[in-house]
Amino acid sequence: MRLDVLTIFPEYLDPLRHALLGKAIESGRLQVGVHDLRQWATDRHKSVDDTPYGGGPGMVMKPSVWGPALDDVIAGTGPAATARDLETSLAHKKLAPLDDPDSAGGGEGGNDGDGGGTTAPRGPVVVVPTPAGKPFTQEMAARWSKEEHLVFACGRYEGIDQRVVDDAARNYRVEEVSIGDYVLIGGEVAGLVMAEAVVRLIPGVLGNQASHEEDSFQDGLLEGPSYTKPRQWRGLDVPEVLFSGNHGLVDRWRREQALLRTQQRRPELIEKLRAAGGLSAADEQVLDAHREA
Ligand code: JBK
Repeated sequence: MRLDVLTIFPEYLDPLRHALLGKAIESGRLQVGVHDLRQWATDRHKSVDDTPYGGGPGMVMKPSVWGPALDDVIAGTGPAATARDLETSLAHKKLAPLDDPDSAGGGEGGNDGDGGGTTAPRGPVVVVPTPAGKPFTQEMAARWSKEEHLVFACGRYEGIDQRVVDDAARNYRVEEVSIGDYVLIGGEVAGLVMAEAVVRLIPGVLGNQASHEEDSFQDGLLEGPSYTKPRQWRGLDVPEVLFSGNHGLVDRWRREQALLRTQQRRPELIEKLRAAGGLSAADEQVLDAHREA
């Protein structure tokens, strides 16, 4: 996968080099380009924003900057062609250049609109992190982890001129996505969050496939509590059942803990699972027994 980020704060994306993502880069499974949006600014002050039409507070990011920037990053041309790919903070490895025939997404980039099932290139997915987007989910992360090219367009201030998104959507698959209902300064950290969620799902990156399967949300429930040594710590005991050696008993207990925690913290997930037929009679019994009268 190739991942490009457009931002006025490229240093914000430094964490992409670390840990899991760094390993993905070193193993050749991931290429990352971080691009300073100001490279596409045309005036001597390198301005990237302007006052909003219709008035109001704050500034809006300019389409005349974002348009060419997205075009270049998607095509691997202009300032985006010379951008050094992010290397990891660990040992260095020669990365394929942008124009490498094996690295998809350079150049063509059209949305061929095929229904899937073919290997025809569909061009990049352009992700725009915004509080006005649809909620980011694990399902989205899984879908994007199968893409050849993701481009994160990280805006600041009061957002990006809507025509940038509308124009990009004429040629690419564009997704305006939010990581949650809280206020950030810009899309950079949200982009990081999404990138991490996606990259860890690339085959061979996490290593341990079992730890995918048991993730929160994989079965529609929150994870229950986990424990390790010592058996007693600061006067707190590890639940007895975990020493029973009875796998069936342990599995049932874990299911119960997950159900009760989800009921308490995320009741809407229980309802969703029930509607999807994901709750057994035994599950319902557990929930019933602990339901407040
Ligand atoms: C928020 O993706 N988001 O959730 C996001 C992006 C940019 C600014 C924001 O305030 N919440």
